[in-house]
Amino acid sequence: MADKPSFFITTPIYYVNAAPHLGTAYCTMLCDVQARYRRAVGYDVKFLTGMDEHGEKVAEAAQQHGFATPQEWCDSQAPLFKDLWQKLEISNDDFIRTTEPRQNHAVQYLWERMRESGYLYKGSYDGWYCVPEETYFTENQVKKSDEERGTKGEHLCPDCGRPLERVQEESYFFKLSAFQDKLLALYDERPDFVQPAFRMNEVRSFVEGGLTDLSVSRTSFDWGIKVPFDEKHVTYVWFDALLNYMTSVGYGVDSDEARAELAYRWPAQYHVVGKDIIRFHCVIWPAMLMAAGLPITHTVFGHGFLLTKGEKMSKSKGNGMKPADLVKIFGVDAYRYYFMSDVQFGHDGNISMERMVQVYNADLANTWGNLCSRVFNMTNKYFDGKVPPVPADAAECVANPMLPIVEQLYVKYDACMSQVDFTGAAAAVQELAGRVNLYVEESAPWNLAKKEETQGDLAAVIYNALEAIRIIALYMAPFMPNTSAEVFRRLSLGDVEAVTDIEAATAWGKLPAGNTVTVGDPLFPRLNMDEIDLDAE
Ligand code: ME8
Repeated sequence: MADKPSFFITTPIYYVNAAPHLGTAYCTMLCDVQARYRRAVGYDVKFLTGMDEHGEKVAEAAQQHGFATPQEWCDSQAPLFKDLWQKLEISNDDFIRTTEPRQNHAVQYLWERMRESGYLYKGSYDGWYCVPEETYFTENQVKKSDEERGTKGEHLCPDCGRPLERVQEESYFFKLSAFQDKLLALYDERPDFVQPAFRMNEVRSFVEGGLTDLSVSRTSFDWGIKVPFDEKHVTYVWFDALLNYMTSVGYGVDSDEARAELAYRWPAQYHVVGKDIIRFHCVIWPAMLMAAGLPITHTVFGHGFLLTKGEKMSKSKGNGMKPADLVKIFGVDAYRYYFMSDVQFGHDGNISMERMVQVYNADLANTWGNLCSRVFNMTNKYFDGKVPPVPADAAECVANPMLPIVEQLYVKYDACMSQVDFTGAAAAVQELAGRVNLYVEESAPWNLAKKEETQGDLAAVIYNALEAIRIIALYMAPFMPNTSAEVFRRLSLGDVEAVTDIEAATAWGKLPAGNTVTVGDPLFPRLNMDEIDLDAE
């Protein structure tokens, strides 16, 4: 804990029913870029991700894979998630697994608070359950959707279309229906609670349509957290999973330290989730928090789906490219850059190898990478690999067209980043990179180098280009941390990740003259679509 403001950001915790894929990596990367940006503007960030290990879906996956217990299956999968996040430079501060004792403790603590709240009652559930979605559906919802689809009597999931399971069992219920007005009031008071704004309309109309009480315990299977006062019941997986966010910041722990952490970290600033689980986060979760007398998260950001050839990619369908394959072809930074800059946040995004190569070549090989190569090379050639000092009179002879762009860039970038508009932020930085490339073209240092009287101008041009590179590296760091760190190394500058005031750090003129500049290998060698071997091991 620090004297800085807290910024607590979370990914969904992923079901352990298969290895992580591009969709889950996308959501985790979104949070990582946001976490890195928030650190760079001075927040004390806590970034949480993890695994959702309970429920029927995970128990079934364990069985299908021939594991003796779901726990062994989850233990075998945890390294896949952790390794991939490391490979993708994900800077999470915590990794929670819902089978950890801390989660068991927090969930059981919540059950007691729910019992005291009066929003819990015992009854019996008779309806439908979708295991892949871990969601209940009433007879009416199923009937309506079957009729709409023309599949009367088949009992398919209204959301994903897969066969439903009939559930008839004793269950504890959470009085979700009691929260309809309170939720609508929350949406009115806090229009930013759900972002992008169009997702708020979906949530609101869902709640306006009426809420039914939620079955929050199961007796027909046992892979879950036991209800502390009635041990034949286990917690419904979502009632368990949603609480992970609070477990991670000390909920239910009886110590001064934990209480202080909870007060500092909660409510979270952002839950970033896919559009399919918006309802859980914007209806059930705030209602649970209200029932327990706890503050509600500031904002739930709902992102769209990644589609390949128009179809949603998913673990269960097993379609699509694997994150590790893309890292092999493009490198981690370019992989991150493509997904963050080319998929407009909030909307579904069609991804393809062709488009990835196109973005890579245009933005990274030809613009950002090329700029570094040519300017570092010229520094080497004309100034013995040292940042040249700019003679006092040279600034007047060489106009600096980058300056007005740089002066406005922070405000533009900051506005985009804080709205999770990474496409806009990346485009603003690319505009500067493009301008520097053009500036080098226009001012033709190779001609200035030929004459004695233009040596001062030459120094100014090289200095300006190097300084712009330093600034671009700072702004690109949340997207491409390795490349920015490498550019900083080549400019003999310190740790780019240590920056906590990016506005001050990107003010013009901070690059010290005399620093050694190393040319190094090309940062992004051009790629040719025809030479990419998708099946290479
Ligand atoms: O829902 N494109 O876990 P999950 C983009 N355990 N995002 C995608 C995607 C795609 N093609 N496919 C999946 C769960 N996702 C729960 C969360 S949180 C308390 C519990 C996203 O592993 C999906 O939208 O099924 C969701 O946000 C996330 O991956 C986790 O999916």
